[in-house]
Order: sequence, then structure tokens, then C-alpha cells
Amino acid sequence: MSNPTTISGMLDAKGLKIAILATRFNDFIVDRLTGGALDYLERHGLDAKNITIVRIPGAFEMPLVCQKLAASGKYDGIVALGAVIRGATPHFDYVCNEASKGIAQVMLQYKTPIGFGLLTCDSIEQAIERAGSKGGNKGVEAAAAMLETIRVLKVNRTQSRRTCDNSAFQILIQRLHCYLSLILCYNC
Ligand code: INI
Repeated sequence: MSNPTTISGMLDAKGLKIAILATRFNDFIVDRLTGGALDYLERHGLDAKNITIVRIPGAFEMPLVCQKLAASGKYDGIVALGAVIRGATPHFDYVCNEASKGIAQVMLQYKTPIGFGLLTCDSIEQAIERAGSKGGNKGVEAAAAMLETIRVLKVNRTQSRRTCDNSAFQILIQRLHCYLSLILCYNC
């Protein structure tokens, strides 16, 4: 039985160009997410000179600025970092919905991997937990997801070419086998 083909991305950030989008709203949380993302990317080989940090007002502005960065064609990937914390009004839902929907649209439209590091929390305590304490650091997770996706998409191109080459080679072998069988039969 043959083995399944597995395509997976190496966590190697060497030579990539990355933009980090960080909101000023709730900056005491977002700065920790940004620090986590930077640390992760540099420890995986990314040169600091290939990182651009873009500061924006709040999560609602994320889709537009992501779109501009993706459309520039300058970046292999984007890490989008922010924190929305629920208040007394439905504002939270509008901001979260538009930010997540918009970022997903940009990712598909420009085929640019975007690490989704937008915290959507009911309280400041929940946000602190996810910004480098007991809930981990969502900035690190977003950077890791973006890096793996960039690499998976790059592997995919060469892998599919290799798969085509393999199947063409297999067809050739099958044909040769048929001809050989016919010749041997004829001689019998
Ligand atoms: N923006 C955030 O990033 N986080 C929030 O918690 C938040 N709250 O709660 O209001 C928030 N609002 C601002 C919004 O993103 C826009 O910047 C603003 O509405 C101006 O367009």
C-alpha cells in the first residue's frame, strides 16, 4: 500500500517580508501581542529589516489597511493584531464582525496569508490571559499560523508539479510494460 502524500510547511521565516498590523486601541494588550509575534518571527529566521509594523486606530480599520498592504505585493504575509473588549453596548459585535469578515476577504482576494491575532474578549482579564500569561500569547499563535500558511502555499506549487511528473512517469512505465508484454507474447 502506498503512503499518503503529506504537504506541510516548514517554520522557516528566512528571506520573507512581513507586515505586522497593530491597533492603538487597548495598546497595553496589543503591545504584548506584537512583542510575541516579533520574537517568534525573529527566532524563526526573519531579519528585523524585513518587518514593517503598521499602527492603526482600532480593529474596525484592520480590513482596509490589510487590503492596502496585501495589494502592494510587498509582503509574503501579514500578522493582524488587536484586542476588542466587550462593553455595555453592542459596539463590540459590530467591530468584531466587520474586522474578522474583512480580514478573511482580503486573505482570499489577494491570496496573502494573514495571521488573525484579534482578541475578542468579554473582559480585560480575559485579554491579559491571552497576551502572554496563562492563556499563551495570541500574537505568537497568529505569527506561527501565518508563517506555516506561507510555507504550505509555497510547497504546494512545487509538490503539485512533482505529482504531475510522477503520474506522467507512471503512465510511461505502464505503456512500456504493455508493449513488452505484447512483444513477448507475439514471440511465444
Ligand atoms: N477598537 C478596538 O480595537 N478594540 C475595542 O475594544 C474597541 N471598542 O471597544 O470600541 C474599538 N473600537 C474602535 C473601532 O475599532 C474604531 O477604531 C472606531 O470606531 C473608529 O472607526
